[in-house]
Order: sequence, then C-alpha cells, then structure tokens
Amino acid sequence: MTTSGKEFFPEIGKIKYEGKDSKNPYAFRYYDKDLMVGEKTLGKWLKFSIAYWHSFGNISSDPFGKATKALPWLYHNDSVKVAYNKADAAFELMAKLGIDHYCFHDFDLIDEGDDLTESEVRLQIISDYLLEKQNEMGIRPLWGTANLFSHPRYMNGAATNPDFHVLASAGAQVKNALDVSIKLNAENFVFWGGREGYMSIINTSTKIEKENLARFLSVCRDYGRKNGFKGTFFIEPKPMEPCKHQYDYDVETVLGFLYKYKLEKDFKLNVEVNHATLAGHTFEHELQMAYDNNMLGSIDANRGDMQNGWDTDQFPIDIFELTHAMLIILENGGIVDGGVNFDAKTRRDSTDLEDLIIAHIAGMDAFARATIAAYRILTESNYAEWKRNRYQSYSKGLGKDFSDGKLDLEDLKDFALEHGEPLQISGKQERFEQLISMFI
Ligand code: XUL
Ligand code: CO
Repeated sequence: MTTSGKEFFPEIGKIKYEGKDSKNPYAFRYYDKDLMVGEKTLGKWLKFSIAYWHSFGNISSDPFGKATKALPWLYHNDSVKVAYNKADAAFELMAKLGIDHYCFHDFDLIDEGDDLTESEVRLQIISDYLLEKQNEMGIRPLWGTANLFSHPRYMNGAATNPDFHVLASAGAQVKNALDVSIKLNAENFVFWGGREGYMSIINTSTKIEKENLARFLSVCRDYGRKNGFKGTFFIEPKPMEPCKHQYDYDVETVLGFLYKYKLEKDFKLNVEVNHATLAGHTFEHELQMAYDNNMLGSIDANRGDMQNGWDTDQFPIDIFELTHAMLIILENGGIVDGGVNFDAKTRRDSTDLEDLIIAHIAGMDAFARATIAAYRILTESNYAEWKRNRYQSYSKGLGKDFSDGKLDLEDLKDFALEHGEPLQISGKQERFEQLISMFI
C-alpha cells in the first residue's frame, strides 16, 4: 500500500546476494542473510536497521550552505502528505534492501505541530499509516526516540534544563513518543542527550541537572512499563556536540550514572562508533566496557573521519576496524536486545538517490564480511586461547587464591620476595593484529 501509488526507487529491484566475485554494485557480495555463521544466520547476527532521519530526512544543509539533496518524497506543502510519502520511500527502500527494522525520532515521522495537541494528532495519523505498512511488510522499529534537541525550547537542555517548564515539555514529548513506540511495537527506546550537558560550567549546576536527568529517566521508565513497553531503554553516549560537554560522555560514565541512580535493570547502552571516536576511544573499547558489565544494548553503525574531530557519520566501510568490533560482539554472544542501526549519512555532495542505496549495500556487506572473518578467527585460530593464556597465572596456585580473595597485601609481598623479578612476557599485539588481516 502506498498513498502516492508510485515507486521512489524504480530503477532498482530487490538486492540479491551474488557472492564475492560479483561486480554488480546492486548486489551483496558477502551479505547472505541465510548463511549460518555458527549457531545463527548472518541475518540474525546483524539485525540491520535504517535510520529514518539520515536516509529520508537529511537534505545536507550545513552551516556554510543550503541543502543540496532534492529528495523527491519531501516535495509537497502538506506535512501529512510529506509524511506519507516519506513512509512510502522508507518502506520501499527497506524492502528492496531486505532490512526489516527502522529507527526514528518522533518528528522524523511527521513534522512537529504548532502546539502539543496538534503534534499528538499528527503522530496519531502517521502511526496509523506506519502500522498498516508494518503489518503488510513484516517490518518494525528497532527503537524509537524523542527529538529533545532540535526545537529552540531545548537550547538549554531538555531533562537538564534549569527551567522546570521546559523539562515538563520534554516529558510530554517523551510520553507521546513512547505511546507511538508502543503502538508500533518498537523493540527498544533510546535516549540520546544531545543537549543534556553544558556550554559553560560557570552558569551551570551539574548536580541539580544530573539529578533531574535521573528522575526524568525514572518517570519515563515507569510510564513505559505501566503502559506495556517490554523492550529495553538505551542511553546513547556521546561526549560533546552539540553541547561542549555532554553528561552521557562515554560508556563508563553512563554506567556510573545508571548504577548510582539504580536504573541499570531497565537501561542499557546504545554504542555509536563515531561517538566513541569523539570521546577519544576506539569503538572496540566502548563495546568491551559495555559487555564487561552485561550492558551492551545496541549499536549505531557509522564511522568518523580520522583527520578531524567531527561527528561525520560516514557509512561503515573499514573492514579491519569492523572485524575487530565483530570479534568482540561474537565473543560476547552477539547483540541481544538491539541490532545494527545505520546512523550514517551520505556526503553533502552525494546527491544521487543511487548514493543512498550503494551506501547501505556496501555497509551491510562490510559488516557481513567482518562477521564471517571474526567467526573464523574465533573458530579457526588460536586467538581465544592466546588471550586466555595471558591470564593463566590467575587460574592456579597463589594467583587463583588472589582471584578468590584469599590473599592480603603481606601475602603478595611474601610471594614477590620468594620469586624475585618477574620474567618479561610479550603482549604480542602484532601477532594478534596480524590475525585479523589473515582472515579478512
Ligand atoms: C546524534 C545521534 C542521534 C541518536 C538518536 O549524534 O547519534 O541521531 O542516534 O537521537
Ligand atoms: Co546515534
């Protein structure tokens, strides 16, 4: 069912898997959805999702220039008509790519109204339409979220705003976004705190703001649970941009916050590659910190530009980087609650619709190739054993006693005295790194 009755991507059909020797840019070379990789298919390891805002709303204006992208579904002066067209374009592309999840902000689906009531009506209308399309095509949201950063009212933050009136408005917006997410059967719900932070500490009470943020998240959680939302809430860390400093700086900062305010049972982390880079970490680091605490919820797939410090949100294409990340994901049993959301955009000068399609095909293929390589590293090489062996001294003798909490500081001294200077043991970084290139 479409309202326009037309296709937005008429030149392309369903993208098929053709194998690695194919030179067809409109085919997968590695992403064979049904290929078994260990106990799961590739499709299950990589629950791909399309980002509604980047792929169907981003017209590539920047601080230096006007929009460059003329997206055909956006051309109408009626907001509802635009929203229907956008949904038609999104579902057509998802079906052609074989992606059955999408992620959205409330006002990606339809423009915000002039007041709360009008926004609510608009969300009702578009979610009725989306639900019909979902049922017809077997597609559902991986997560929904509320855009608490674009409207000028949020210039000083949403849940961390010094003014309670703004916090309450943000609450109203999250309530509606949660209602829509529940109605659309969204698997999870995200909070990304783009303006939850400060521009200067000179005029900011970080203590009040963080306590309010925790209370805000608790009431959102309570409302969701009371109204039948069974999924997981995710916090998406990012250190800066648009704020100078954002409270959800990185995975470990968010974990400290969640444990402090006892939110860890309902909330996990949505880890984004480019946000890790901005925090001065690798993506692997952020994944590992989340997994170490059993708190990895989902990932936003993209990559930054290593020559600058912006959130460029480029499509993921670096196989080495991805293989390392997939190694961690596979070692830890996969992504349980969420999936792989392409929070990525084509360049400002990539103005053909084809660019959007190719970007997704190449990104999906890169992830598939990395998953297969990571699985082979884990099953055909000594990687896991090498890593385990570095810690073998803690599995026997006094090392084990220490791990079991049986030794005190004096015991450590006695051991050190008895055994003299420790031998040098190489960390073997080069050998570990070489493995990745052997298998990709
Ligand atoms: C911004 C970002 C957001 C979140 C959802 O950097 O990543 O799009 O993923 O609000
Ligand atoms: Co993101």
